[in-house]
Amino acid sequence: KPWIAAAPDSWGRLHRVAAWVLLGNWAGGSTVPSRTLYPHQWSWDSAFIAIGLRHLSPRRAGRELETLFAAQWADGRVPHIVFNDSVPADAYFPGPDFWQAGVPGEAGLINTSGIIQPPVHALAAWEVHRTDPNDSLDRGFLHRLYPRLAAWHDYLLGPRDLGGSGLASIVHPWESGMDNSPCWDSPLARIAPADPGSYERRDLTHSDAADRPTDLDYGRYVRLCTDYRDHDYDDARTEHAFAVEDPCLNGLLAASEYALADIAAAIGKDPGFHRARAQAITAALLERLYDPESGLFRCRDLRADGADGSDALIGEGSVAGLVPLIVADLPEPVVRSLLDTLRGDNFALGRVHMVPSYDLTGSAFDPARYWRGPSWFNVGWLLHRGLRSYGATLDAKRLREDLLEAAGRTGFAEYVDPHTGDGRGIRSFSWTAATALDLIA
Ligand code: 9WN
Repeated sequence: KPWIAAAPDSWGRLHRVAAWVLLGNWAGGSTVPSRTLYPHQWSWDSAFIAIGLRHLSPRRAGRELETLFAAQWADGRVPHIVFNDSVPADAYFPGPDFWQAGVPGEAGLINTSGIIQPPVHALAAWEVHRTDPNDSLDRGFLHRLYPRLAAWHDYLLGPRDLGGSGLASIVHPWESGMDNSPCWDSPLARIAPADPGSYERRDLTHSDAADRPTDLDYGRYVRLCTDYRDHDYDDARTEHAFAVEDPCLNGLLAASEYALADIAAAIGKDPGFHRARAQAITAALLERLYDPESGLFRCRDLRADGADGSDALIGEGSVAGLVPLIVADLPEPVVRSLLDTLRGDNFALGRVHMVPSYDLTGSAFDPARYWRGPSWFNVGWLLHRGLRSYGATLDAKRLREDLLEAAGRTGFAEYVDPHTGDGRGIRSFSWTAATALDLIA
């Protein structure tokens, strides 16, 4: 029996509470994902947050992105965390003492991590601009951000094109934003975990251990960060024992590159370069990662030792492989297959709560543990956008109601059990509130 979201009359109350959550998480120049578990600024969170915040204040949404880009490194990378110095250094692990990284800011050093997250930023900047284009142009928002966004994409397609394929690679599971996805199990199995006595997890103070990555995962996360840090985060000098081409990150890169073309045109620059680059990323995505047999994109492990010594597509089916639905101009048979996969037994669109992060029939499926099954709101928002853009109006409408109903009922949970709809992780989570605001608007 299909699961049907409660029919809404109006989302007025939800809008008010979502606004209250989001404004309550404002930290002065940007928004924390959560006051307890994540008390700093996170890169892709800020992009989703800006997309929602623009409905309350386009200027503040612009500030959110500009605060993040003030911490951009000279090589173009946008760090996945920008640390808030007014929060105790041991509030989150790994904190600034661990990363030993940063950039000079107007008021002194800005402490950051050294790894990245998916590039949703140009997409977000374009949406923020579109909310009040005249004010945005008057204030020079896009003029200031455009070169920074372009440098960010240059970094991803330059030093991070580790496979020489025209796609960006991630060098740490945290860089995917889907930290403990079963897709990372096989590439991580080759990594020797760091000594558990050398660090102390902080996340378990605020969240249930059964909902979070395991200690073994953390040992490997720490090892990969330490190796990168010991090589000054220099991609050319680091061995990168973990190197994967991820369809979610690259799908977002293609969509953001299209947004960058729109941004360029809006400020009187030639959009042609960005359009061509977006098309090239899309072509590489299709050629390198699309698996027609299973009707979804897969992750490619650049360090896999296949029989012929080559890299390999990872067998696990993750929702990351459906996110490319947000990319414009995909070939029609690919769109049809992606929709079939989304509606079929593996992701069961319309029959479970939201969209699970991992194949419901997969051997590693766990309805509670983070990115190994639970449904997440940012991913639901992306798929809703993809469904709408490809004319799957009814699916999009149902998914929207489902996301809004779950956000309200769970108190803006971080993620949701796809079978029961129970909220998991922390509550008052910023991107859950932000994506709800955008879906209501
Ligand atoms: C590590 C902040 C971030 C999200 C990620 C999510 C989680 C961090 C953690 O929280 O990751 O970056 O400590 O688990 O997986 O997607 O950006 O909300």
